[in-house]
Amino acid sequence: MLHQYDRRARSQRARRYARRSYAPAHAGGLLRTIPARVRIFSGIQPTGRKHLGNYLGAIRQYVEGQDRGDPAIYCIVDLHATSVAYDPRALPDYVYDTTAMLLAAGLEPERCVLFRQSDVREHTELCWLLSAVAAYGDLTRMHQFKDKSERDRELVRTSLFLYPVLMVADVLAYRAHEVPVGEDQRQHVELMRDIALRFNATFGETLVVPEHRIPALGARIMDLQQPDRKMSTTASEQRGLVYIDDEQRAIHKKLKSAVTDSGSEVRRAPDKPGVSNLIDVLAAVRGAAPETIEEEFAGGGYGAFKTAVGEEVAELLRPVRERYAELRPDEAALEQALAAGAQRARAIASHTLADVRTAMGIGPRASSLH
Ligand code: AQP
Repeated sequence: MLHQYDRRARSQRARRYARRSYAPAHAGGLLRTIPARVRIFSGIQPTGRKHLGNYLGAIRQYVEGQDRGDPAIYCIVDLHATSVAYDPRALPDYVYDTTAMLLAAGLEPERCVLFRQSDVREHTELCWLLSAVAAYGDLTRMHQFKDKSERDRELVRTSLFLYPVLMVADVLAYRAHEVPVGEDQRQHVELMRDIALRFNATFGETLVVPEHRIPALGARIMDLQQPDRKMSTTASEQRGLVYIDDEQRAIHKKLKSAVTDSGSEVRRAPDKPGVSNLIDVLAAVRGAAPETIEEEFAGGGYGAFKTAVGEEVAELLRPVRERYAELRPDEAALEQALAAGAQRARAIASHTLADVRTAMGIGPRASSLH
C-alpha cells in the first residue's frame, strides 16, 4: 500500500493521537486524572524465569492495563536479549517461558496485543531512524548501560549502548501514551520523551510523547540478600530473588533467610534496608500502605514477620505458578498467540513508520508515486 504524504494531515493526526482521551496519569507522584482509554505499551525481556520484582513492578500493571488500553500492547523483547552474552539455542525457549508466564499472570490475547519483538521488523528500522535524534551524550549517561558495561568488560556490545534507542522505538512505534514499568526504567522513559520531542521539533509533529506509569507500591523490589541493590535477573544470586514459579517451600525459605538488620523493630528506615524492603514487598502484595504493615507487626520481631511475608508472597504467586505449568508445554499454542499478536502489532507500527519515513525524507517522494 502506498502512503500519501500530506504534512498537514500528518500533524493533525499526531495532535489527535496525543489528545485522544488522554490525560497524564501521574503528576508529582499523585494520580491527577483517571485516563479513559489510553494506548499502553511495555516490553519485557525473555530472560527465562521472571522474578517477584518483575511481577510486582511490571506484570501486575500489564494485567490491569488490559481494561484501559486502547489497546494494551505487550512485547517480549528478544532483540534486547542479544545485547549481553546469551545462549542462542535457549533464546526461543525463553521467549515461550516469558509468554507462558505473562498468560499465566492474567494476560489474555483477546484483551491485549502480545507479541515477539523480532516478528515486527518496524522496530529495528525505527531504531535506526530515531538514532538521528538520539544524543550520544544522553546514551552514555544511561544507568543500565553503565552498570551492565561495568559488569561485563570483556565485550561491551554496541547493542548494549543502543539498547535504549531500540526501547524508544518499541514504544514510539505504537504512539503509546503510557508505559508501565518499574522504577529502574524511569530514565529510559525520560529518554523516550526527549527523543519524541526532538523528533517532532526537527521533522514536524509525528510522534506521541509517552508518560511512564510507575506503581506506587512495588516499583523497586530489592535483592533479599543485598537489599541495597535491586532484585535483578542478571545481578542477583539465587537466594537473593524469588522466582514467580518458585515452589511454595522455596519461597518460604528465601524469605525466612532474607537479610535483615540488627535490632528487631519492623519499621522502615534508611539504616534498615532489609526490613524496609520486606515491608514494601508485603505492602505491594496486599495493596496496603506500608504504615499499616508496620503497625500490624510492631513488637512481634523479625521471625514472625518474615514468615508472614513468605506465606503471603507464596500464596500470591501460587495460582500463577500452577497456571504456568499448564500453559508452558503447549508451544504451538504459545507460538500461535504470538503470531496473531505480531500481525496486530505490525498493523499499527507500519503506519507510524511510514509517517516517520516520510517526515524524514526517506524513500520516494509521494508525488512521484502517482
Ligand atoms: N527489582 C525490581 N522491582 C520492580 N520492578 C522491576 N523490574 C525489573 N526489576 C524490578 C521491572 O520489570 C520489567 C521487566 O524487566 P526486564 O525486561 O528488564 O526483565 P529482567 O531482565 O528480568 O529484569 P531485571 O531483573 O531488571 O534484569 P537485569 O537487572 O538483569 O537487567 C521492567 O518494567 C522493570 O522495570
